[in-house]
Amino acid sequence: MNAVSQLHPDNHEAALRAWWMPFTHNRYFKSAPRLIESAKGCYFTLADGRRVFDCLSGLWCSPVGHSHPRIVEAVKRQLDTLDYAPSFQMGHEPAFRLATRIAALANRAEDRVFFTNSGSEAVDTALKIAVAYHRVRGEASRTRIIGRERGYHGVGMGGISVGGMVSNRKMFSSLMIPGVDHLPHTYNPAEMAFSRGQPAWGAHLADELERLVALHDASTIAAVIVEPMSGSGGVIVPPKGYLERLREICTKHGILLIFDEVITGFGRLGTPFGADFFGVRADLTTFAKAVNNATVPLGGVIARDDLYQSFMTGPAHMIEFFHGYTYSAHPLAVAAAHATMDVMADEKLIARAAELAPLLEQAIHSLRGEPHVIDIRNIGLAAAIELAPIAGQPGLRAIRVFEKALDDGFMLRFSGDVLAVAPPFVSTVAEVEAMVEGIRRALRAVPA
Ligand code: PXG
Repeated sequence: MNAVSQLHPDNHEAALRAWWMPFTHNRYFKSAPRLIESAKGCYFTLADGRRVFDCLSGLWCSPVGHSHPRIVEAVKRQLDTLDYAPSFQMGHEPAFRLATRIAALANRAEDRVFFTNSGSEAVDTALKIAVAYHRVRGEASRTRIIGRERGYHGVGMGGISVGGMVSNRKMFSSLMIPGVDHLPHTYNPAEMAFSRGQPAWGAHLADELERLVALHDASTIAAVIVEPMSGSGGVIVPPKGYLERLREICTKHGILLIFDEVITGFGRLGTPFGADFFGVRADLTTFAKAVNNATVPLGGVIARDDLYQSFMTGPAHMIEFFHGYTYSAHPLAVAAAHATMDVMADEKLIARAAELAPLLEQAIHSLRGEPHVIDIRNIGLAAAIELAPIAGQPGLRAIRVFEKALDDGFMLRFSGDVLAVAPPFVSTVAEVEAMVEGIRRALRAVPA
């Protein structure tokens, strides 16, 4: 009996009908459902009993492995003590302590942390802080936000407006926030295909920001938002010198720089944040995902202290920033984050990611020359393989490779014709190598 018939023995279709699944080909999925039953460490167990290696750490979010006993224990304990606490006009101590810890990990001990429940909410929060900051300082004309083509900043109205993925935008143009412009993306296969780490070409693309400033005038621009490394875009790695240049131009014109570190925060590049890896500081930093190993939804924004301070005017009994969520700093999410940060520190997992990174680079680039492969990119413990699309059927090649790999015990991530991997930090060398060999077999098994 397969998993669906277990769910609803008489009628598969009815069993799967109601859930309108996110970012999923619903009809294709429901015709051949792939159900997950449980997870432990680096492996998922599917409903038919097969164990598969988690090549993307969930959706980039579970780097310390699933159901880590210390995280499970911490959440259970929290549930017995305080299941929920309102965060409007009340607070619980672990949330304050977590904010302090996150700021310290980001090497920004003076700065402030605002909690949300997802990356999308973190992005919208950062955009609101940026625009409101200029207003409270008397520069209310600074409302424009500059995003980037191919960027992904979640699915809130703000996030899709500054994001640069056409499929996520085209249906919703009337819902987008006004006054947004975009930098060009930095991906140019003719110049950078098969680069290892940061491409040497492309720093000059940051100068496009000067062009946008000349067009709109700095006095209308609140912030620039970019992912230090575009994860969902298919591991698009910033060219050497590019982020430094963006930083310089923002500083020169009084524009805030927002790093969306929902993927790069908490160790993915082998450093606490992407900002540490690239040596470039942001004014606002979003995070989510790995902050608590995705055990309970949690996200947030780190804001430069003087941004926070600029809101602290007026009578002390007044709310300074009209924004927040029922579940901001949910006790279970906070408990999971403390335990995750404990595990990362005690098991030195960020250093472990840094150690595995060159091995992943070496292994993944050995796929050059395999069928369908037109580019391979990597940075930190993340990599992507770009496949030649099947003529007239974009996306289908990657689905085929994904299915072959899954049958062989490896759960990859695909988006369009790009395969992405970001293995858990707790993977062994042998597991990373086996993953790459699994991809090789899948590539060879898919017809030309
Ligand atoms: N910003 C960035 C940079 C992200 O990568 C979000 C915001 C939104 O986060 P939430 O928590 O609202 O989903 C993300 C999310 C993929 C993949 O396969 C990436 C994301 C989500 C799901 C899949 O690359 N990134």
